[in-house]
Amino acid sequence: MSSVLEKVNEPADLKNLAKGDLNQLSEDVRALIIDTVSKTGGHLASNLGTVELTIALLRVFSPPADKILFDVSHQAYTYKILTGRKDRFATLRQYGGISGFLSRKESPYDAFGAGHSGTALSAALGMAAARDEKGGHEHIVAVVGDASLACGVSFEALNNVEASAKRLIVILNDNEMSISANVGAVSRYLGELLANPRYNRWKHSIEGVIKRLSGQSNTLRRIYYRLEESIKNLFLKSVMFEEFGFRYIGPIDGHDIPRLVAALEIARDDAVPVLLHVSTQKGRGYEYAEKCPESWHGIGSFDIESGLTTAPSGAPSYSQIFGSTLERLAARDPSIVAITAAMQSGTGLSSFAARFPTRFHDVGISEEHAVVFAAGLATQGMSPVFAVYSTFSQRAMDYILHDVCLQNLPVVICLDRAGIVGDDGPTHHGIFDLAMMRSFPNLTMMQPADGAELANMLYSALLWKRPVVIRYPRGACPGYVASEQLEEIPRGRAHVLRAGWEIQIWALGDMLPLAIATADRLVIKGYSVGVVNGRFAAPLDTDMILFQSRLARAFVTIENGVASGGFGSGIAETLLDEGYQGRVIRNGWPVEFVPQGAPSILMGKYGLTPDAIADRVVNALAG
Ligand SMILES: Cc1ncc(C[n+]2csc(CCOP(=O)(O)OP(=O)(O)O)c2C)c(N)n1
Repeated sequence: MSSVLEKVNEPADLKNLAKGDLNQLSEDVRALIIDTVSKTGGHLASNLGTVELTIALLRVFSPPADKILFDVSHQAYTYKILTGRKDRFATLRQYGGISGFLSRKESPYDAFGAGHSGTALSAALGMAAARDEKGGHEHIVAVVGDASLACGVSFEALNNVEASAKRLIVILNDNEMSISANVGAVSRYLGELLANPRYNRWKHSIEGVIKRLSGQSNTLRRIYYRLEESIKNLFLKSVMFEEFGFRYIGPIDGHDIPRLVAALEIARDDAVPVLLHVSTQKGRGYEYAEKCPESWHGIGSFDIESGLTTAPSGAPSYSQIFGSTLERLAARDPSIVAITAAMQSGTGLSSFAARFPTRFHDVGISEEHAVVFAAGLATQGMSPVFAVYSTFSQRAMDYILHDVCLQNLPVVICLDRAGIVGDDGPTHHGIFDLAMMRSFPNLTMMQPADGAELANMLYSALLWKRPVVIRYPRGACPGYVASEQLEEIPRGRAHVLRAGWEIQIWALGDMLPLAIATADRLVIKGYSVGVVNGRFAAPLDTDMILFQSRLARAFVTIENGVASGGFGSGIAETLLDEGYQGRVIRNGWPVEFVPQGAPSILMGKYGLTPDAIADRVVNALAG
């Protein structure tokens, strides 16, 4: 670690640095981020873009008294490093280590936790309203990306600024990217603000004059920003943010620390809400990430020199199998339309997007809109398929219930990353969808045990013309071979993998290998054990459950979701309603926020291993 970062542990240390040291500090921080992420994986491109901005923020503001919020908080590594977590940074995203996102539990500097987009403005407004009510004087600063600004919830907050806050500072961190290229009218509008050549030429020359005249005089700078505000309206028609009650400053270069500090000081001293528009570059300072920020947004471990991944790769992922199957089906059926909420490549839809551009819709980070948009398409005879990570679908629950299920519309929702996801931790684990949606009327919910079954389920869901959710985990499908002929899965029918009578193990999807290994342990102990691929969480195969219940002494359920309210609870309810006298042993994640960590570590810690489950079953039968 080079000398300047060595001198900084807390924001107060940064304030004591000579101005000339700040650029070196940004180099040091950048090197630490690249080095660490090359080993741990993480969000690289977004974090490399905010190094200078964060240094400037910590030069001007004083957290934890001042509150600095980062939307999503996948760009807050510099903030973590400079707020007392430098020495633990090597544990980033590891079990027991520091989180890849901000977390109120982790540090008093983390004013608000996040992981999902669009929440910073609302939370900051709430904090500002509380401050004003209590007569406080602290500054509230929200850093929001250009794509997150277009979230529905961000707009709900914007709509409320005038009514809710006297003072608030919003930093619009505009890198013109979401994970992929940003989309939509807000993005186009911001592009116009960044690119207006006449305005920028004017701004550039006036700034030059001010710099020469003023040295570092705040008074002249203040006059300049006031003048800029009036003149920019001549060039830019109107600035949207001013209609929402902000004083708009910018756009300014988000990698120029002195300019950032100067603008932040103006914003800090203003008595009204201020929006500072900052132009940054995703991946800044690491050649490979600068060239292809999309693939360097979130990455596994890599070799710094070559930029090549060192994470193991091989079998196709569930996402890839979903994408290629949908493409195959869409080639035969022109009614099929694919929708993503800003997760094109993550959900495996890039090839579909290139092949069927008019039938592919990236609606931006707006899961709620995506669902209702799909519902609208379905009313007109289209067959919409919305691919979304399980955790982000949580936003859209009411729309799935009210707009899709209630009207019984043929919308297929594919929940990628369902189950535990690993290093991204509790904001990203997709373990609640089963419990949330299992009781939605009209909804079929299923999970494939492997890639071939995923392809068949997608095919079936599109045949059925009704609301369907298919969930599948993060990760690979070893041994997958695309089959020539897709087959319809009988709706609501489970599949017996192993016959047995005394203990019946029902598992969903990726938990089947665990079910089989558990069965092996129990067979060695002398039990007769059946294993069932449950396939459906709704409707459950009640006929088979009740048939087996005549002889079984115990039902064991295993799911990659919370153990309360989901698949196992459904089986338990079915048995209870029929007066079943045996034992039901549900296995899944507890109703807790499961921490980050490799899935294998987490499964061990939470008793999701063959030995632990077999022991529970044996004890239950003995008791
Ligand atoms: C509700 C929700 N949907 C999707 C995501 C996945 N996601 C993480 S970062 C990101 C892009 C954010 O873009 P922007 O706000 O412009 O920040 P940048 O990454 O460009 O710094 C997306 C789509 C998320 N975190 N939350």
